[in-house]
Amino acid sequence: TAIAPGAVHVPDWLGARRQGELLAACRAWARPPAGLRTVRTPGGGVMTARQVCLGLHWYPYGYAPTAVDGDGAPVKPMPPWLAELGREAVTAAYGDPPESGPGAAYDIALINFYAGDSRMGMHRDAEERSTAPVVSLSLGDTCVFRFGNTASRGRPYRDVELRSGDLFVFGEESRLAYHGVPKVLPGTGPRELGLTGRLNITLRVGGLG
Ligand code: MD5
Ligand code: FE
Repeated sequence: TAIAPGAVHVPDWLGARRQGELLAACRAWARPPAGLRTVRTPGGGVMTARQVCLGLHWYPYGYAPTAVDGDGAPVKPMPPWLAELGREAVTAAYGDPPESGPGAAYDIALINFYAGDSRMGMHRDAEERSTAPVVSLSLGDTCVFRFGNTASRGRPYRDVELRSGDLFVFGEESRLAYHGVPKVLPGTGPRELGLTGRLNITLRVGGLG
């Protein structure tokens, strides 16, 4: 379903088996070194969603090869299977037009863990140098995802529910749109997944050399 030009929502793209595999991988990545951390913003704020990174470490507002605002350890590598999943996701969302070349590889993953009361304020993802689409995968509890515009944090925006297994791809005119997560709906995830809260995995092309 196209939400805006370049913004495509594919509900239930990951089957139950791939959701379980991805969750198990996230649990391993969350362990130290360079594991799950609390992100503090320069203004003295604290992000309520906790985060772990692969490939490059995101910190407000840049990328580094080590967990600069965590334990300082080298960030875990981006596994080739996850880069391949990113490519597969873009094809699923946009189709495979014959003129589309191979494009750069997905080399960064940011994994955000939302507890029941976590939120994410309206922001843009502008630290990547590549214009490649961002791939978003959701696991666990349903959230309200707010998809805005490129001019400001305010209206117009659209609220869309993202559920466990959903794919959302943000490219083209939507790549730099403001967006956020105003709420998570506790207890709405699939029981058999065994996750309390919500995980969001974003796959990105850094273009950062
Ligand atoms: C989330 N994560 O649900 C969202 C999903 C983040 C973040 O926002 O920065 O980790 S990714 C949403 C996204 C990414 C890039 C562009 C746009 C949305 N967009 O243009 O709306 O935890
Ligand atoms: Fe974002």
